[in-house]
Amino acid sequence: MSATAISSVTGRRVWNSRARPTVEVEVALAGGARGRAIAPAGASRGSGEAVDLRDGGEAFGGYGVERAVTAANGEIAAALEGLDARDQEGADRRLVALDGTADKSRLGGNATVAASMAVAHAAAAAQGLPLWRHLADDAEPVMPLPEIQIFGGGAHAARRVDVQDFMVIAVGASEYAEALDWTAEVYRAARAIMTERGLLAGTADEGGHWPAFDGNEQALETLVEAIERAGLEPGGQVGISLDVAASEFGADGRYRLARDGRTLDTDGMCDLLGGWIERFPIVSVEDPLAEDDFDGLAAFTRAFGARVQVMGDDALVSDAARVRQAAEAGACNAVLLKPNQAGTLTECRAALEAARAAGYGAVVSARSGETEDVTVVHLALGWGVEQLKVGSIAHGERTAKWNEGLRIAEALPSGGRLPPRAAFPWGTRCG
Ligand code: 2PG
Ligand code: MG
Repeated sequence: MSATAISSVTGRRVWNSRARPTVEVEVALAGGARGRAIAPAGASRGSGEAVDLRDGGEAFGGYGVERAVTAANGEIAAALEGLDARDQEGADRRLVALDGTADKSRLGGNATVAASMAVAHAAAAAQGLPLWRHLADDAEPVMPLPEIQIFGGGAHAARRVDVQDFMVIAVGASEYAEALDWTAEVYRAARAIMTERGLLAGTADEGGHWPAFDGNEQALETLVEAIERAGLEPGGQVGISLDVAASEFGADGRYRLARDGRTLDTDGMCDLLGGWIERFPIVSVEDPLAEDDFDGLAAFTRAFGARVQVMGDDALVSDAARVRQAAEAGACNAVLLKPNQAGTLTECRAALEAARAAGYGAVVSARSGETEDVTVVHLALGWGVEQLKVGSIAHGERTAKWNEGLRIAEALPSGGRLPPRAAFPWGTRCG
């Protein structure tokens, strides 16, 4: 048996940042190397995502994962043992075939993604390499540009505002560490402003401030103010990025903005967001329209795609076929990549390749339910993806990832240098 042959696969139940159970898988190789990974979990999920296997019933609100852990220890272990861990595609093919469903619902996407990522970690460990290096081809990667949440809303803050993520992107930073420094100052300034005005209602699921705003525009105004109070230039140095997560409040071409007290059709949503793009230094908009509104996404992209990044999350669910479909329709110009939406690393990577073939941008993303697992940081580096989204710059499950980036940057020939600004044409419009 070669040193990189998988000798055992162990599943166990661990906890995530929402106090819910999740699946960890540990893979051991014949030569003694080990790798482990933990499945994240989304709250605002696209209907086309791989499905987590949950136990249902009373305990933990039905979020138990005993069945998924059993699958990892039983069927998944039997299917992977003996395989060479360096053959990621082979391992993932087995997981897909073993599950046999289109949405991983038999074994659970939580079990398959943890197993898939653990195989990659074990292969890297066997070669004495950090995961990003094991995944990278010969190209020397540069650090990804961080996209960081300041206010949480939508499904992550009991719908206190309709828009789910109010984020910033430090488009003017030249170093990864500098982008984090600037964002931390914006986060602190936002907190101070909200405290002064009695608008701070706690912390949302991803570590951003839980706002008591009257509406979405107050969030945008406060964010611009926070950037200014931090001594930074809105647009030129720090741009605004929104995850509208419109599938959460819209379907069949109707969008109910509870906070703003109105219902809009697709054109109305495009006009509303277009107005915000005019008035505020917005550089990126994710899921501006619902996952069932491909025509709307295409119309929005035609209208604003030259000025802002139009990111598909719920509509594209890290799925290569959907990315190709979107490209044909002219919907979106970038894809969000979440490994657990696909269920295996190989399938998620295929979505990235489809995005590249279509000339789309890409962002590797964590989920709102997270753990100390830092795999996504390594994926961004290893796959050469130039942006990373992991929530806010607070809470250990978020800082674990930003901090892993700081460590990786020390090892890169390019240090912490970010991609040139020209790599983000949408990031230059306000500067
Ligand atoms: C998203 C993510 C992260 P969730 O919608 O992009 O913000 O949220 O993991 O709940 O889908
Ligand atoms: Mg999203």
